[in-house]
Amino acid sequence: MKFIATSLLLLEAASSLSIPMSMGVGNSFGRTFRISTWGESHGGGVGVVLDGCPPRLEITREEIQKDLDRRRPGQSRITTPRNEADAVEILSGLNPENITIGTPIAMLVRNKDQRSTDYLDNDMKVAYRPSHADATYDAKYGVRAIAGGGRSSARETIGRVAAGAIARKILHKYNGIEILGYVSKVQDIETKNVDHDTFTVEDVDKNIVRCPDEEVAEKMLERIDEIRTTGNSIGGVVTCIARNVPAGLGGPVFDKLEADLAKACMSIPAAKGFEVGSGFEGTLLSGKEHNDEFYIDPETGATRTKTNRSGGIQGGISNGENIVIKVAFKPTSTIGQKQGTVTRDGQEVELRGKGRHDPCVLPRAIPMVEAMVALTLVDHVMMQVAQCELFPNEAPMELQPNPMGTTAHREGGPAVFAAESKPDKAVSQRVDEE
Ligand SMILES: *[C@@H]1O[C@H](CO)[C@@H](O)[C@H](O)[C@H]1NC(C)=O
Ligand SMILES: CC(=O)N[C@H]1CO[C@H](CO)[C@@H](O)[C@@H]1O
Repeated sequence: MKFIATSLLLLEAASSLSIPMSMGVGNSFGRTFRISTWGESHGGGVGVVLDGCPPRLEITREEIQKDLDRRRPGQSRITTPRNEADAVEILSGLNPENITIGTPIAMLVRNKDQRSTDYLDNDMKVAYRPSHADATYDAKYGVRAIAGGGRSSARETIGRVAAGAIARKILHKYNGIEILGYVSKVQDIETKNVDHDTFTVEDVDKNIVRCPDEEVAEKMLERIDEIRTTGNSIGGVVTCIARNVPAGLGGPVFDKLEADLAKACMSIPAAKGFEVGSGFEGTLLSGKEHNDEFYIDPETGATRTKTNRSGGIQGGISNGENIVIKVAFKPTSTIGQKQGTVTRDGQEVELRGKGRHDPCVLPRAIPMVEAMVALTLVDHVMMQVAQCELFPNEAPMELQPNPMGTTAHREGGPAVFAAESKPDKAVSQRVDEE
């Protein structure tokens, strides 16, 4: 009773002071580089407001459109045939020379090819589509945009992909960071033959499945076609790599880099699992097998790891190796086959999905995963610069830790390192951990 009374008092105080009490809205992501997306599948359009973008950066509409084109429907026979050009309009935040001016960047994509007649009217007879967001949105809000799944539609991701294109550009300019995703698994068909140090976006986009291993891609495509023609759907795994990420990104406890990446990726529609580095498979190894041994790179003098089971993150902080994550996507919920469900007024019925949908979301999930990884990394880069690089470390070189990672190098070059190195020296250090 006491708790309730206090809460009510707080609410009252908040409303009289007009303190925003809407803490659970969930449409924004990021701290320093912050996006808010908006829009429903069958409304006027969808988009994003991006706040915190650094000023004096050149952005062209075409750069953003390139990523949106990889996401858009109607790309191939294995994606939904809904025909949307998804042409982005940039409404604010750029000057006439297309330079960011530090103010919020608003981007809009208008919906063109919605066919709301494929959906029933918003009445009590409306059946909840199994495993969709229909029933839970209704339980939460008591009202919902039925057509096309409303806000739970993959169209919502347009805003993230548009902002992600800007994040990608900043990361590239900052440290040559590249973010590349590919389809690594469709059902049980998997590739382990992709060289994470060298594969390119051209390799990924060579086929409509977006798997750079051509042989495996063929098999995946066959499986998707098989499923598609029966009106069913399948899922799989997207692997995403971030190259040239400097060491030091990430927070120590709640904002560990992998924790933020997990949240980012699990917020993508149809995502059901997240792994970093060795992931769940790592549990099969012993500590000796799993540890990534450190060594000194003879070319750069930097501290590197021989293997990368950590997936580029140790202690929640990037170690300068490739960041390697995996995201599991469930089979698309919309299928063309009959399944049991209930209506809004609590009647049991059978429902066969009509309307257009993807038989396998994986190929279109690639730009979504890349965008969420880019947004997470740029947020952490900006926080790192703000906290740790505001005052550069001016300690003498010999008192600074040896630089780490693929893009780091030791001042004075490898010659200094060679003179100092003492191979074959085993050290014994006391450990006393909890
Ligand atoms: C700015 O971008 C628009 C759209 O991409 C383009 O048409 C225009 O020429 C650009 N302006 C300048 C000054 O480059
Ligand atoms: C940068 C990077 O990814 N480092 C290593 C990760 O591990 C693989 C081998 O497992 C190495 O080839 C990479 O160089």
